[in-house]
Amino acid sequence: MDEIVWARDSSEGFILSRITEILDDGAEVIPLESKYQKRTLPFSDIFRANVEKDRDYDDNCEMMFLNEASLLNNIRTRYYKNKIYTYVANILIAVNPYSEIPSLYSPEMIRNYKGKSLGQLPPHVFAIADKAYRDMQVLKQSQSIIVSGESGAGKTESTKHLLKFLCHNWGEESGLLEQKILDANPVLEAFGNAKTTRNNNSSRFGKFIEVHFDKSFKVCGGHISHYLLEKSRVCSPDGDERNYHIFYMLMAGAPEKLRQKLGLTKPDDFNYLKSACTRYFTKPSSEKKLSPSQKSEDHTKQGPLKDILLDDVEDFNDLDQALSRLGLTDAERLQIYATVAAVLHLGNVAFEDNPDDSRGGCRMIPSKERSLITASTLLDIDPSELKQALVSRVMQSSRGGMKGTVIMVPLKVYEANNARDALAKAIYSNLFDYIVNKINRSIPFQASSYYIGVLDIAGFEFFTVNSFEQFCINYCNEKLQQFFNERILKYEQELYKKEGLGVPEITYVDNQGCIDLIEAKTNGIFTLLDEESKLPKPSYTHFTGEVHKAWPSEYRIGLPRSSKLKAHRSIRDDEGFLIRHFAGAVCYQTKYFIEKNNDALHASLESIIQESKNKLIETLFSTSMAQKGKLTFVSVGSKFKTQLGELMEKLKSNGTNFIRCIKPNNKMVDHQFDGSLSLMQLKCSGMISVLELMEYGYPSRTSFADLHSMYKEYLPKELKQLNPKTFCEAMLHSLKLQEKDFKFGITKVFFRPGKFAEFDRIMKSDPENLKSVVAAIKKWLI
Ligand code: AD9
Ligand code: MG
Repeated sequence: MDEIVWARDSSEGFILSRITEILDDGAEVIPLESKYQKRTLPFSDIFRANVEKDRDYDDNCEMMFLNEASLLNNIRTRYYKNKIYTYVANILIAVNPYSEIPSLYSPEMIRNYKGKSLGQLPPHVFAIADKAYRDMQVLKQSQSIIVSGESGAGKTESTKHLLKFLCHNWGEESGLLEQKILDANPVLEAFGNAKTTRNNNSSRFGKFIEVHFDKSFKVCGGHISHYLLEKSRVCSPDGDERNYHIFYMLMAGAPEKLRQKLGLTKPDDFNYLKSACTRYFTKPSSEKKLSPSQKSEDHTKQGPLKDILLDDVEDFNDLDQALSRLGLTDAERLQIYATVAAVLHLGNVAFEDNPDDSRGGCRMIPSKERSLITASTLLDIDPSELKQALVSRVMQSSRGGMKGTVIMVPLKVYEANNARDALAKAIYSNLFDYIVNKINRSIPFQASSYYIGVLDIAGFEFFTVNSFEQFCINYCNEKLQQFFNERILKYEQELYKKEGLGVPEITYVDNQGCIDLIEAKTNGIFTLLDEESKLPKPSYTHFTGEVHKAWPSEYRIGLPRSSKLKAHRSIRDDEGFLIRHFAGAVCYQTKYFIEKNNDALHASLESIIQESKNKLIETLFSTSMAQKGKLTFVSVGSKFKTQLGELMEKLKSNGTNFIRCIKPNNKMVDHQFDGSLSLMQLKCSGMISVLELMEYGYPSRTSFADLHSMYKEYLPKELKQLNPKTFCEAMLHSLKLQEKDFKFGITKVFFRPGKFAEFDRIMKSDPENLKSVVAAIKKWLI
């Protein structure tokens, strides 16, 4: 009794408390701070606490009690001391400080961390980059660094620091190539990042950036793979969010002459940019002038427009120069900007019911002619053909056996809107592909021996409404989680082997079942979705029904919570299915799954855009799209599944390093640690399951020297002189700890969960105990 423990708390995560009564299935605890209420909790919500107040540990594994509460507390304690990085074994946890920590990423820091083993210096993202580099050299194996975390947790910033370290001049002469690899980032951010409610500079795509090295381990090139660009944002950013930065940068930052040429005025004149936060059309720079606190403010509240405009001018110039350094000519850059502008003008084309059409078709609103013409001019296509293709679609009639007769089917207003948006999205996403391709061609490599790949991809997501995008990203996270478990387990086992522990294999609960549910060939959700899409009249309710039918007894899939209440269920708009992921259950609304899974443009639009005489547009819609043009369905899910498969193959054949980013609060401010929010992320990133996994092994580990110095002061003189290993052996054998509770390694002693603390208590709690231990040690030594 009276033991100090961590007790679960819904807002803090855990609070220090005292046990007052042990019950059958839990205990009554009184929090140490009087502002909290006394509570009764099950044992699963009570964890043993490391009592040294305010002490923090570079590596969580050094802690006496390794549990979710002590992990959270260590991270919190360190965060308030501006120590944003912490290890759990060799996984790096990075908490977003939302403020610049002086000289944390200075060139001197880079130099300091070069060539140092993990643990020699305080935890740092540079230490991980250096470990990857050294492992590549020593093990002669390519490496991956997997950076994960939720939106705004700091993945992209960490990635930039990793790349800066990796491209930091390993050779003598300053590298143009290294500069090019670094130049890729502002370009990718301009076209693929946007302001969202969660992050002012949110990446709306995933990426795997490979830095290639030659046989003397100098940078010799790079390659970027990208995943799942959020296309829907191009046409409909959410109320409080913005479209991609490039639109605003171009409008505010491009030279007057260029803007005139492209017909760009101000964001409010364009439907795709009209939303609450576009009045001030700045890109919230993540790396320049704005102080972090300014950055985190709502931009609608920010100071004079003029200052912000200046920032956009600078951003545009930076982008233009980066593109130029990447080898894009003046003409090529102009074509890119013209294409971006064309998307905006296209978005202004609007439709109304056509009173002259008896079949309920629509026509373009006459006042929108200007926008249509500008868009067509910029795309170099015929405006009247474009208009025709937007308000009708060509279909092959098969009536009366007359297959092949072409008929024009007029479109309804909403269908024409969809066709316009589909075209805008196709142009933009093909442009993004083209730009990534251009970057890749400017950093080619011939004689690459190895590479270090950095993966910056969104973590597990669950919102109020979850759609196809969340489904894809959570599928990806299931795969990465499985890989993470396998690797961590492997690392643990290798360490046990290296230390000669002779521990039997550890096993754990696998999430393969959840992965099968999504990707299985015959009845996986992706397959069912593709099958539905190929039906003459696909419907999401039918698809949803098929999913439930295909997995009748799988506990990982269920009905959404809302529909469980209904005795006679029919699938409503807000319905779909619930999946029990490793990080928690998520309800997916399937309403737009079919549309979002289809990348095909309708045939008439496809052929018009392919006839463009503009060189860039021609390229954008050439090879891959030419094939697509013949199809009515191109599966986004299947493409992602394949891409992810390729990525997993790479990850599996490489050495791996993990960085888990944590967002300490939702307000995007510094020095504020929301315990329950952070705990949730630790859970979603699989860190809590790492601890569980370690539970089966020997999670507490201390070097002989540390253990010796920890108890030196309690020992008589003659024992103080002992060699640390002998001392540890003598001490542990003298205590009545069971053999299975600890193991001697070559440099460390390993404990089963909680056993270290037990032994610590015996040593320190009662002088009588200590006396008998000392006596036993002496006896054992003779
Ligand atoms: V998203 O999934 O792309 O929406 P990320 O990439 O995880 O997200 P990002 O790296 O963009 O988040 O970080 C968000 C913001 O936090 C940055 O714009 C910075 O203002 C801030 N940040 C992140 N990491 C650091 C850091 N190490 N030091 C200072 C940081 N500020
Ligand atoms: Mg990002």
